[in-house]
Amino acid sequence: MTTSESPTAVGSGTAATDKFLQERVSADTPPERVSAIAKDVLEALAGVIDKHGITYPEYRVLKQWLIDIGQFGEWPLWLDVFLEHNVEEVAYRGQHGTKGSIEGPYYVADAKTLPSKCELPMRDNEVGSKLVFEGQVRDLDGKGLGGATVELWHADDEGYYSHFAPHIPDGNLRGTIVADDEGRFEITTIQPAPYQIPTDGPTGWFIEKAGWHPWRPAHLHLMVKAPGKRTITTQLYFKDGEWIENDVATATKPELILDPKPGADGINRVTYDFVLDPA
Ligand code: MBD
Ligand code: FE
Repeated sequence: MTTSESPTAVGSGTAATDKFLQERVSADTPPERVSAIAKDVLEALAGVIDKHGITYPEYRVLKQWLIDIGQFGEWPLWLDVFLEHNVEEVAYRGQHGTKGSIEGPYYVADAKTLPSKCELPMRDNEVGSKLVFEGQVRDLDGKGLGGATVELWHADDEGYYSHFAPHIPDGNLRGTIVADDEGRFEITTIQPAPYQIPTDGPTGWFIEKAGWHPWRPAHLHLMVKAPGKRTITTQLYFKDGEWIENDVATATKPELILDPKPGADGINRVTYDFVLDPA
């Protein structure tokens, strides 16, 4: 491994922005709703300026920082860390299946297709303790869902994601697992490390200036799909993991915590079943 290209805030930010710009986005929001939302946003900001007596220097620093966030490509990062959990909560309303969590900035579509029992693509010398993650995708009545897919992506043992850190090969620790006829899967991977928001970019500066910490607990990202069912995007965390009680992205839920235990072979194993609502 070379050490010539180490991850930087501007590098991962730019990669996340470029990835996002490849998506086609639209929302069908009618003008009356745009107006009502915009009015409330501006009113909320006016209230903050008034309440805190915001000064001209503070206003100029804000303007500079907003420009910096754009220039570092960190809008996906900042928005997903600080606002996406609120949007996710609204989106989940009325669902009965497995709890959702935020997608975050580092999902990449079309990860390699893998069979129901598989190992995630990883480097020959991939660092980290092995983890076997197994389970079943079911409907609300408990019926296993053949045709389900489990997309899994996560950070490596240093907290970095492939496609967003230059030293990791594309596709590393990412896969689209096709569950068997009963919706079952058994995936071998490695234990990810906690994720630290880059401290050398404007999201990190903002966190530092506020005296907060830049950490997310170790997590697995998942997108689970089945024909006729509502796709669920979620994350799974690890019992007693560092930062689990104070995730900077406010995206943990008690229902989303794994407790892996060593099996007879000494390798950590854990079972987690996904329940999908009708589409
Ligand atoms: C992550 O890995 C993540 O999951 C989120 C939500 C934000 C930043 C980095
Ligand atoms: Fe993540």
